[in-house]
Amino acid sequence: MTDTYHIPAQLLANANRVVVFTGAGVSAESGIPTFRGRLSGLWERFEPSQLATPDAFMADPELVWGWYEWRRTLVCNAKPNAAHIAIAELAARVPRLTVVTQNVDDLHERAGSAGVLHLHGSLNAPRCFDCGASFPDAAMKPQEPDAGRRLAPPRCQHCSGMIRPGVVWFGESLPEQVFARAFEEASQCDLLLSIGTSGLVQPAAQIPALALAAGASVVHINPENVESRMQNAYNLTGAAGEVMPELLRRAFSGSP
Ligand code: BJW
Ligand code: ZN
Repeated sequence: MTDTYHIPAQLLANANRVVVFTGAGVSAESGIPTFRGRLSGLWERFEPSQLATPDAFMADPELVWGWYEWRRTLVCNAKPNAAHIAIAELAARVPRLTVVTQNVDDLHERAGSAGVLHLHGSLNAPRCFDCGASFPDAAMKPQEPDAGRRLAPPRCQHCSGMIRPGVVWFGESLPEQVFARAFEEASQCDLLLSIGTSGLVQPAAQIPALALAAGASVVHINPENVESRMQNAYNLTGAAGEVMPELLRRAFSGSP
């Protein structure tokens, strides 16, 4: 039987510049639902066009704010899992590591990762829909545990506009500098680990392909096999919380 870890572990042990690119699957074992997935995907139960666009917020701000406060409650009550922890530990094992995430939770940071690039914003950075001012009580504990409950968004102290979640909705641009840095790191790395993403949402989905095109190796870590016919692309099939600690063990066992 071939050892599927052999090549990815060697690549990791020898890499100078590593990018870890994560999606919702990395937080699944912390109890945070993914978006696309027949059993527990958010988009199976909720309609994205009614919740994750600027028009949806304008049409029904209470529905949208209540839904995001429910999701913020889930994240507040969750803990980083073994994958987040392994990724944070990796920073001490490789010369340069950049974590690029599509996730709006803070579980990478709570596991100890620094300088995480959040392509799709953060649940903890609400801002005014009208003037863009950030909302100072962003770190307060959410008080809305119920998925279906409407909740009036707070008002901006500068212009009385409505406060909106600090995430990137469909049709919105990604934060320009974050996006530029993520693309730069991906185009200059030796190895990119793509963990727990369906690779369906643009432009973030271009990041693994960009790394491959620039000559890096890419390892997909996902319970579903990720289709890739490119040379230098590998699959480690399994849950991130199991695969990541094992990958680190294989890559660095014996090193100090
Ligand atoms: C595990 C696991 C375990 C499970 N271990 N793994 C056609 C071409 C190009 C672009 C477009 C297009 N049509 C429309 C667009 C634009 C659109 C887009 O890409 N749409 C596609 C759906 C087609 N993109 C945009 O609108 C973006 N902006 C943009 O393009 O700006 C330019 C523009 C401006 C003006 C007009 C038009 C364009 C913005 C995209 C913002 C995405 N926002 C969301 C919501 C964020 C806020 C929130 O959290 O509510 O971001 S959508 C949602 O998807 C969220 C995620 O970050 C993103 C990606 O999902 P992810 O992370 O991959 O999760 P899943 O659920 O899809 O996959 C989970 C994976 O984990 C699965 O593979 C599982 O198998 C795996 N897994 N358990 C490891 N234990
Ligand atoms: Zn304002």
